Amino acid sequence: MTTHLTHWGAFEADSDGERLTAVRPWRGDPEPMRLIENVASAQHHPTRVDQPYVRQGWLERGPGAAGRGTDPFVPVSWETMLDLLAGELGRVYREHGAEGVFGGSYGWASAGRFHHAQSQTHRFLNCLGGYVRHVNSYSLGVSQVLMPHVFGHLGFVIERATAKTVLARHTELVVAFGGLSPKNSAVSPGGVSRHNSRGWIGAARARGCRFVSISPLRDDIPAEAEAEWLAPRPGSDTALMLALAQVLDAEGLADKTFLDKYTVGYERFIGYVRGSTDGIVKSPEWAAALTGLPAERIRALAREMAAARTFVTVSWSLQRAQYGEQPLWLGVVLAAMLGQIGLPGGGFGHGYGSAASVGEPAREFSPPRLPQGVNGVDTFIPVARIADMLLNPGQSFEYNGQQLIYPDIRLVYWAGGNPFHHHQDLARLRAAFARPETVVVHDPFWSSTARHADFVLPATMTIERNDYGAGENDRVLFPMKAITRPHGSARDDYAIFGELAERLGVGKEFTEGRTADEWLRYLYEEWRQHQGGHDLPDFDTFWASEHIELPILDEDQILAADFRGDPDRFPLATPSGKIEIFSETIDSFGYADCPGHPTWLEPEEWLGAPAAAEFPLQLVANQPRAKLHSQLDVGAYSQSTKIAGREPVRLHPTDATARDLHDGDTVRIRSKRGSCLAGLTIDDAVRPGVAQLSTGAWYDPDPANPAFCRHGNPNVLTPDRPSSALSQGCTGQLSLVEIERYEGTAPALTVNQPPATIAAQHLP
Ligand code: PGD
Repeated sequence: MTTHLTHWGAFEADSDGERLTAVRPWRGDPEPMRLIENVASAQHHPTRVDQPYVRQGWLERGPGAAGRGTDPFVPVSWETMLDLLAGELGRVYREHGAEGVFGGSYGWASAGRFHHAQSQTHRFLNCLGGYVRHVNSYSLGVSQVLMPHVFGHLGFVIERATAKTVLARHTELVVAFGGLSPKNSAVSPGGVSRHNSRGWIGAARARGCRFVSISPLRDDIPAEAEAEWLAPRPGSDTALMLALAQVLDAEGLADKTFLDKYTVGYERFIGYVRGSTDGIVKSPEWAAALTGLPAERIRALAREMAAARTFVTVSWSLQRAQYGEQPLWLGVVLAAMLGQIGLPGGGFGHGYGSAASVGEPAREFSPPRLPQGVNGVDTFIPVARIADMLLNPGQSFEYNGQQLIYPDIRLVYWAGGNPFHHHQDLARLRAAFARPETVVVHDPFWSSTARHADFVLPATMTIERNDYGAGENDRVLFPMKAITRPHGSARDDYAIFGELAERLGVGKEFTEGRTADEWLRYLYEEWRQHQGGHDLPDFDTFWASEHIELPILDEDQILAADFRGDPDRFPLATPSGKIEIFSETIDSFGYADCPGHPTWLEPEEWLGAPAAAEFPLQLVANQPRAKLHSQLDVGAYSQSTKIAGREPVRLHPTDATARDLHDGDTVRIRSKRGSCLAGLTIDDAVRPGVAQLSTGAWYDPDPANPAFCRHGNPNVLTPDRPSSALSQGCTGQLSLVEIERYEGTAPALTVNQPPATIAAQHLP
């Protein structure tokens, strides 16, 4: 029996050396997740990449995009692959320099500190001179830019957020914009040891704490919360929050002492709320028309918030939308108006239902990590501008007060991510992927991105290699020993890069003469020696153990308490040192889509917009419950949730009846960008007017139409539209759609099989 870690939990497994013969949740996990069932069932699935492949067109004609995404692949030996790829990397670096290589390689990859695919990729490319990188993430693209302007460092509300145990003991009212989704709090980058999202919510509720979940989906909060469900129109939370602020102001419930001492710009903001700048009072009646919620309930909620120890939390999903800055900023403003920031159980939170790590007590120090070296290139893009970059080299764009230029990318290198999962408007992404001369992908699976590559290199899964891992803010460091041998001839990313580096003359720089196992020992021992005063076991003892516990900081410490105690001595990392309700900096950028204080800006796609006449349903494309992103979609648990093999879409009974749709129907979902098939589930846990289709189904484009996915990937429907010029974040969460029954025989899926291949000797 071996213990192992994934992004979605730890498990114990037996193996016969080839496959996992039994998998059980780790004994230490009080709330284990069924996602672990995907691992064993996916390992030897036909969609595993069994050996290296080169796209036929590339092999025959060399660099160039013609046929990318449709050509068959040619199996080649490792020697051929590494020689060809090293030659191509050498050519691109020689002819175009490191500025010609996009190596951002965004994605969640796998748990494990050493074999972390992005770290390996970045270290390798840095040895060659560097690469064009990305900044920010698809998870938090808006927050990462906005929060430094408003509340100081994002760590204030994420890495060092108030512990869930503190909330469980002190909070009287949790107002959760975007809910506290149990499926999202099941995962965390790098792993989760002890799931506890139901635990803290149940404990708070047992003490009498009330939960109000504000979301289009009733099940965005665990049953333990016994929550009141308020379902405003998706995209209208900003209006609701402004109305709550208006009531607090009009009824004298705003904490003026707090606002004066700890914030700047309140007067300008509240003037807007009172209607002095646009003549519109942001009253509950005004918000009722936009949100669809009764004005009286909005008014009463504001009073309840002022009367209790209230925690205002905003999910990450709310900022993954056009003008995503506004609800996030308003969450901070509401908490400031309540005057409880820095008090136990009060204040503002961000993402308590978005990742397991938020609200976990911070560790005293991070686990070991692989140094990535120095990138010789300064050029970067905000991560969600990938298609714009590939399509528009040389074009300028705005980002956080800067004017930047898209570089001219010749080679794209991706390991540990799946842009044909994570990006929006996939038909457009496909057109963008037809621009570079060469695309290289390492992945254990024939992911949609691998199918759009020229060089496909089979990577091992974590269960096939030695590593160790601990998730973000997680206090348990697990040895992660290989449980089986690799599938086919798959190799670790490190081994692949080591061989390439050798051929490119930078072998010594990349490997420093160490094997992967030697690196594990070296990084661990180096790390251990730097944590003087802590009694950490030596490597051999750690490796022989099941896990070790890392020391954590005081669970009861609330970071904002220092600021509350003495804002001059402990200023926030904002320009004023205070909470910026009006930001001079943001205002100075002059962005119409993100003014200097929170503002209601009507999204182009939402149920109140004119576009809703043609596409009358609001699609919520949220995170899936039976897999992490697109990972292991072919696994047993993920497959058990499909309907006739397709991703389920949920619709309220009234919307289904109005379209004469029935449970289990194969439906076609259409948006301005494209369409996809899905299997219908009728469910009154979904607000009327809303359709919910999670992300993660592997993109299965119709050969004649890349904008039509046969499997149910919502990103053929979603817009590739930035959140704003400020953050340029991803807006995949919301878009307008229509749904109809798919008449006739639905086309068969192909993405659950490997792509077409052709043996080298049969090439013309
Ligand atoms: P994953 O499916 O996790 O998606 O996007 P992300 O690209 O992270 O992709 C990881 C890939 O890495 C998989 O193909 C996996 O097989 C591969 N992999 C795993 N381990 C290894 C390894 O060791 N080596 C190599 N070489 N490969 C490995 C996630 C992104 O999607 C995120 S974070 C968010 S928050 C966004 N959310 C939304 C959303 O809410 N709505 C929409 N519409 N779209 C979104 N996209 C974003």
